[in-house]
Amino acid sequence: MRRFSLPLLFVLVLGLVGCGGSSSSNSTDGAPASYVPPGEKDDYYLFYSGGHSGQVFVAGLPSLREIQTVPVFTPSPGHGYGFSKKSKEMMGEYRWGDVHHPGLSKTEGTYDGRWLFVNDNANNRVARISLRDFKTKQILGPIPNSMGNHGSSFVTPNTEYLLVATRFSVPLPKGTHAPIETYQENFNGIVSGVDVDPETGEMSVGWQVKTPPFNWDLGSTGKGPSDGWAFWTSYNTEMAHDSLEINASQRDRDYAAFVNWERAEEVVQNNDIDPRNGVPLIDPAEHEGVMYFVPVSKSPHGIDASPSGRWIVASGKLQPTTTVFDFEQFRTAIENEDFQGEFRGVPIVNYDSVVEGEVPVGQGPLHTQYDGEGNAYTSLFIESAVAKWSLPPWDEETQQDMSRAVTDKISVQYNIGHLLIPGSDTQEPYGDWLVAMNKLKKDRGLSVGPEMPETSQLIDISGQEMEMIEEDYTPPEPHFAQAVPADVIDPIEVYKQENNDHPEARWNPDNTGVTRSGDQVTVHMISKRSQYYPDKVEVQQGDEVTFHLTNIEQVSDMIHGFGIAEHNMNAVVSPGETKTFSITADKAGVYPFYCTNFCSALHQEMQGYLEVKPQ
Ligand code: RUQ
Ligand code: CUA
Repeated sequence: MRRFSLPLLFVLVLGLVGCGGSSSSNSTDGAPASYVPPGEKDDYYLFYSGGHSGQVFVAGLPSLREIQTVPVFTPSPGHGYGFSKKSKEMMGEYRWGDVHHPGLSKTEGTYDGRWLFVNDNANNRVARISLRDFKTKQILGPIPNSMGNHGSSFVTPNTEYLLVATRFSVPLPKGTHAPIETYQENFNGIVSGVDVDPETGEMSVGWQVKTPPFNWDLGSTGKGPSDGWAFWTSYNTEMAHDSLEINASQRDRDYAAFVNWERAEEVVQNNDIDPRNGVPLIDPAEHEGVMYFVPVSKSPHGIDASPSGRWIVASGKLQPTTTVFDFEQFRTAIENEDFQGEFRGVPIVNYDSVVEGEVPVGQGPLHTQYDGEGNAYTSLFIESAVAKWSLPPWDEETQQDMSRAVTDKISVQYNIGHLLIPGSDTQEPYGDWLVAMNKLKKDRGLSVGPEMPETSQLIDISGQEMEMIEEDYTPPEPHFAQAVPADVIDPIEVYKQENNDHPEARWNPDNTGVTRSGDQVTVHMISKRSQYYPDKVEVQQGDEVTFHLTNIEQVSDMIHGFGIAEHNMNAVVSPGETKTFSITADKAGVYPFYCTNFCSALHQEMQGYLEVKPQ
């Protein structure tokens, strides 16, 4: 009850009861629509990318209440993530990532609730989270030849691929040195097709396309008529390598890349493509039909395919318009070779032949989302607003005066980056809500000093006019988000004993214990309320001690932790799960271990001792 006074709340609750008690009625009287009373559940899961926190934040929509953090690229002691053998192996040598664009898995163009994919812009990786247990299952990368994995991870309509484009260009293969002054000649960008196994979700790099050293920015995948294609904007077609603020803002138009990923797949299947660092690297100059450039107005940022797949909308952040491309016309243009030139062997499609219109949405347009009712919503960074406008077809009058396409505008606080409508990147968006993800907070809410949180604002888009409903804060620093109706996801309650395939799992205290081979000590341990078996572990100083800890509980949320004093270890084990983790017993003495996750009335009693005998 953060925002409503008691009498107002009373009225609101009454209002709800009056209209059937639905928490998602999007009623026009504002606040009640998003109010989710205690004990009630949200309608959607909202997955925020955590930016340079390296995590994913899960919230409910419409309440915007945060439910969980899913650690991905960064250790999280509260989840025991980054302490177990498996999570350490997944994170590799890095302790952070920069998560920008979460992408939900899809089947036939709609979310199937199986996985969430996220990118790491900093270390060129992609990760897969299972939505059965909300845990990170795989981290792929650093992806060979790829530097600055920003334009990622965009999921194709049947999760065939995650499509990934580079923000930075480097000499290839990675690790090669060339002077930065030779940027234009020696540096390249890359588009990667990351293959996703349809059964297991296992990711691998399928192929790559070499590009000029443009900075690829945002992307999206096609659908319907544009299925098989993916689109990225670029900034810096100037190919500048210093003072980008000025030097990459020279040209009036940059290029979008239209990449035919089905064709790329075909090229790799039918040709002997030279692998570079183990990945087939396609030169689009040698293989026609893989890539085309389309001019887009000044330093574009977002590019978003409409639900029908026909309209591809790109926003030039230094020009107050969004440009609507017609994919049908694009097709015709490439059939007729209607090109205005080429760059390094890649045809540049004639701008006028493929543009349906430029919509004057306002200052600093970044990203566009769709409600599935023919409306588009573009975030305006400079104006701190969201513009609502109509997709084509436009009537005669609108075509004469494109400002007529803009039907509504709402202010946000402040400097919006991404925005989100649930299902916007699918064929059937769910509409209802829009979440504005604002970069700056300025005087909203209590001050926490010089570093303020980002804000999220919930906007009701069920009516003609957008309506501001509520505001919330997020830890640093969401970029994009995805949202899916709650009933699409089917989380497990516990890891069932019969499904636990960890070879070192133990279920009975009789099978636990400590064994030694040289200086390698293995501990098979179980945890249950409120006891560890064994609760005494005796080792010699210098031993490598490996614990296989099984939490034998079969009750949801009955988590046990395992912290060892002064050993930088906190394992957290879910009901029915077995985790393996190791320490070096390099200090003589007696060190308590204890349950770190409150589990029962006797949680405090859940402890034991690690005895380390001096050498
Ligand atoms: S970006 S604020 Cu990293 Cu998605 Cu547009
Ligand atoms: Cu087990 Cu607390």
